[in-house]
Amino acid sequence: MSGQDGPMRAGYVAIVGRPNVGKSTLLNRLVGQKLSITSRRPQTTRDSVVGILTRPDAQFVFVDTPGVQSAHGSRLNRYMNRSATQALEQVDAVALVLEALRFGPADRKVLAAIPDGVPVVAVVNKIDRLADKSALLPFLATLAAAYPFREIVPVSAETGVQTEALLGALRALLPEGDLIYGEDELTDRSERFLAAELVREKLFRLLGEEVPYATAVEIERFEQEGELRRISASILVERSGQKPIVIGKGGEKLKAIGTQARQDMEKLFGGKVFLELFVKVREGWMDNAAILRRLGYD
Ligand SMILES: Nc1nc2c(ncn2[C@@H]2O[C@H](COP(=O)(O)OP(=O)(O)OP(=O)(O)O)[C@@H](O)[C@H]2O)c(=O)[nH]1
Ligand SMILES: [Mg+2]
Repeated sequence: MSGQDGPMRAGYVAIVGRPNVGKSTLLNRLVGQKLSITSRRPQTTRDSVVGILTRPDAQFVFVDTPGVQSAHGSRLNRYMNRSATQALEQVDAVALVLEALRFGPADRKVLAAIPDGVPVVAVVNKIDRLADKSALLPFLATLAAAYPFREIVPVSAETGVQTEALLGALRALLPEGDLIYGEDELTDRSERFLAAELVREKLFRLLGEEVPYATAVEIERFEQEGELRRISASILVERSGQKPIVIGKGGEKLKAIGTQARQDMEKLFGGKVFLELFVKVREGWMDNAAILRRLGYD
């Protein structure tokens, strides 16, 4: 298959960067679906997620990754870093996401982890937040001097400004070749994984400071009857004191988490969802090899 703009190209693009720069927002924007969860808090993404965009002249297989961080706390944290580093193996190009006007040691560290020879495009995100756009030019010059980026593309993942230009820059780095995935495929992840992630997103969005980091979501049951999906999930917390926080006064918090997660699932899966949530205390789950394996963090 070949489009008007030259030969068919297909390949893998890892989306990397320090926590909270907008990697997952960018993935969702590029593929036009909410596949990867996002929140105001750093370290929302724990596991890599593939999002596929197929155009007449190119297939982009994007791999969203957890934000690389230097504080190695738990076994879970080590998994997150490993998952980001592994995504860099055997990719055709890397999109290094930065925040406009910020390029510091944490960003340099991510850059240093990219294997030699892999072309890197710097994605300068969140330009919609810049009150003074003239500050961008010297910043782009600083970046160009710091590393031989193949391209530097300012974008807003939130509004979509300049994301077509980014796709153009990335397409040029993909090898010529046939589709890697089917034309209508969107992700390599199961609905089960996506459902657990959507619940986790609501925990990150609706709960206070430390609590989201103490939670994980385990799908207990996932059954499909025609267009209806029946899903039961457990929210794991670290300490018994966190359970009432997740449940909230009169169960209000858990209800909001469930409602919002269900609405997102219905949109993504294109069918009705019946969602049941439980909260369980699992002390030390983020260092427990068996639990981490069940959660897919191994
Ligand atoms: N104003 C603005 N906000 C953005 C943009 N892109 C992302 N954000 C916000 O930045 C925050 C972090 O976005 P994420 O997409 O979760 O960031 P991430 O890099 O995936 O973060 P981790 O998974 O935690 O490493 C969210 O509140 C987003 O809404 C943008 O272009 N403009
Ligand atoms: Mg993310």
